[in-house]
Amino acid sequence: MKSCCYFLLLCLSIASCGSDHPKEAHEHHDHADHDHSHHELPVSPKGHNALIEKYLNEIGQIPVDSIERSRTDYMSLIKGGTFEMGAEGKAAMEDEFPKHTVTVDSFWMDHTEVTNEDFAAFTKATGYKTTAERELDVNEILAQLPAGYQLPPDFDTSPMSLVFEQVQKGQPASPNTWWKPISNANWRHPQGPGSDATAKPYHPAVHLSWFDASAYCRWKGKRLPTESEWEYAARGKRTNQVYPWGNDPISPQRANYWQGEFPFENTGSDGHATTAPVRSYEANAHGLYDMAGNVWEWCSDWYKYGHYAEKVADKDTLNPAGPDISFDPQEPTIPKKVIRGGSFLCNDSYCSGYRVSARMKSSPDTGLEHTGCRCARSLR
Ligand SMILES: [Ca+2]
Repeated sequence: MKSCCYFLLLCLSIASCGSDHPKEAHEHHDHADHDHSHHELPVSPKGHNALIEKYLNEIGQIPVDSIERSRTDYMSLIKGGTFEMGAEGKAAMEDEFPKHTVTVDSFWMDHTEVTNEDFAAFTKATGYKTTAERELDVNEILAQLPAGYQLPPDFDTSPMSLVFEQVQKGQPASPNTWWKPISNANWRHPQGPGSDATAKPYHPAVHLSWFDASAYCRWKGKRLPTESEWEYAARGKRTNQVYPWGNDPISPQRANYWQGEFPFENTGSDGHATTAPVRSYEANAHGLYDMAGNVWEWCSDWYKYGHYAEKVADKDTLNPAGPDISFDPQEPTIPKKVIRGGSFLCNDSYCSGYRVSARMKSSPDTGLEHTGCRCARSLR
C-alpha cells in the first residue's frame, strides 16, 4: 500500500484549495510563460488519449433516462448574455487573465450539486461503477508517469480514493501529507469504510471523477456545464464582483469553507467540517446554491494554462467550449479538466477557490473527497 500511496500522490492530480499554493503556482506559471511555445503540441504521454477514449465510449453506452431527460424541475433557466470572464478580485491567479468578454446562450443549470440521493438513483438504475470503485489500471497510471517508469511488482491495484486528513501543527504540510489514499473510499464511503453516504442523502456526492460526473449527467439527459457557462451562472447577474453574493468577504453565513488555519485546524464554525447538505446557504440571483464552497464542480472544458489569451486572439468568445488539448505547466504529462467553485477545504490563507473566476484543474480519472458536480442542459 505504501508504494501505491507514493505513486498516486505523485501522479494523480490532487487539486484542492490547498494543493496548489498560490505563491508556488505563480512561480510555475512564470516559468510556463517563458516555455510556452514548447508545449503547443499535445503533451499527453502515449496511451493516455486511448484510455480517455475508452472511458468516453463507455459513457456513450449509458442509456439516457426517458423520464429524466425532459425534467427541468430543480433547474434554473439561465438567460444567456454577455459578460466579462476571469480575473476577479485581488486574489486572482495568473491563469484567470486576461479578463475577456464572453457570450453564452441560454441554458439550464441544476440548482444544487448532485447529491448522494441523486447519485444513488443513478447507480441503482444503471449499475454504474465509479472510477474510485474500480481496480486501479496499471496502464493508466503508467500513462501519467514519465516514460520508462516502472511500478514495483507488489503494486496494490485495489480500489481506493484520496481522503483529506488534517495535518498536525508543526508537521510538514503539503498535498502529500494531507491527502491519504484510503482503500474503499468512494462516493458510498466518503471518509472511507465506516462512513456512509446513505446517512447523508442531501450532501453532495464526492469522489466523483470527471468520467463519473459525465456519466451521471448523460443519464439525466444533461451534460456538464462549460467553464464559461459555469462562471456566468456563478456570477448571479452581478458585474465585476468577486463572489456569487457580491463583494462582501466570505463568512460562515455565506458558504461552506474552511475556518481556521489550513490544513492544521478546521474549526467548522460554519457548522460543517466536511460537506454540507445542499441548500444550506442562500442561493445566488439565478437560484443556484453552493456556487462557492462545499465541493469542487467539474466543467466539460480541458484545462490549459494561458487559454484565456488564446480565446481573445482567436475571438473564441461565443459559447466557448475550451481548448482542444490540456496543458498544466505544474504537471505537464497529465491532461486535466477544469473544476470550479472551491470546496469545504478552501480558505483565504491558502487559495480562495470560491471566487467566481477562480480556476482549478484535475485529471479526469481522479475523484477526491471534495470533488462533485452539477449538470447543465442546452435549450435545444
Ligand atoms: Ca466548513
